[in-house]
Amino acid sequence: MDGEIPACHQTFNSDLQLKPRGWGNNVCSESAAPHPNPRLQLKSRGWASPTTNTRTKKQSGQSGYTTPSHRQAHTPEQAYKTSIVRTTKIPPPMPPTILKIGGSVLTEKTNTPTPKPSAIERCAAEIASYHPSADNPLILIHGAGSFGHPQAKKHDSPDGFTNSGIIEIHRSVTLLNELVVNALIENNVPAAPVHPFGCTVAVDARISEMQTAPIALMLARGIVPVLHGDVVMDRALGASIISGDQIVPYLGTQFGAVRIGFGTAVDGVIADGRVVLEIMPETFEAVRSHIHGSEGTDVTGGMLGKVRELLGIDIDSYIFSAVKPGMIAGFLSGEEPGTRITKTGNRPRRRP
Ligand code: IP8
Repeated sequence: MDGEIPACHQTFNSDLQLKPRGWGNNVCSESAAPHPNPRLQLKSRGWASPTTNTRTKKQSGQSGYTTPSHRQAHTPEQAYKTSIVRTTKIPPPMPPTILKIGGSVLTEKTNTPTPKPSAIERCAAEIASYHPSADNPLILIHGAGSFGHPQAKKHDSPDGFTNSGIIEIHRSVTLLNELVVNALIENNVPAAPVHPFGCTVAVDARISEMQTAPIALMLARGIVPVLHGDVVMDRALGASIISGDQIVPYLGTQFGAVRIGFGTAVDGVIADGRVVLEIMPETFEAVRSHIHGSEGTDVTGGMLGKVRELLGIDIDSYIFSAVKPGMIAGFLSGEEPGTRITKTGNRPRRRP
């Protein structure tokens, strides 16, 4: 067993498999000595022993449940693929609406994490007015604001993030996420946190994999997954910052979103003092030099970054003010506020 890596430490890419080290080492190692307490001996849980599974559909008592595939598979990659194939009988979710609320709407632009409780509460109440459900599915993503950008800047270095930096950034953004989820729950929205750090892998600061099956199942049950910009592990860089602006088009494409809304601190994309009504790939160059970056410590590209992300997908998106009361509720009810980003421009644009 010397030099062999337990299955639960292996990555899906065999070139990049990590040797177990540091804290957590041996926790799931097959070669580790059994825990003195028999109830805590992991061997009995099966996943430590790929050849000993005997549970059947009948024994498990769950309809559609078959032999756990990862215990029959030969490699972690096969295990991953087959675990996706072994789906439950829940139908795929209806195409969702995706709403991102910018960190500058929800937090003060300071160097220490400072929420805006009244803004968080108002946004939650506006989302509640949409009555998200399985028939009306909604994915919410929020920015990091002062809970993420100053921390990311502080820990940025040519050598990448240290482990303590990664953990500090992640823990900080989860605090804001909890405030947002709490506010939604207080407004009777069935919201649940989904932290990208735990379900996403990046390569060179772009999302390469995200475990979206739990999100699909949440949507199919009417639960609102609440994601956020986060630090995530990165195969090339060790770790990198993934903006909510990048998560939006990724999930939009994955789930065939019907509409995307970006609630920001400004009225839309502003060029020469006016809201640009529509941006299409062919008009982007003309407005690009007039688009100004956001103020404060934004490490993820500001307004230009948003427009670039949204131009890459085939879903109509709207960038509008979420600071003005009623705008989020208006977008969710079908209005077309602010700037529309579209690839097709096949519908006449109404001025709000
Ligand atoms: O505010 C940034 O996410 P964003 C995430 O959505 C961090 O751009 C940790 C700075």
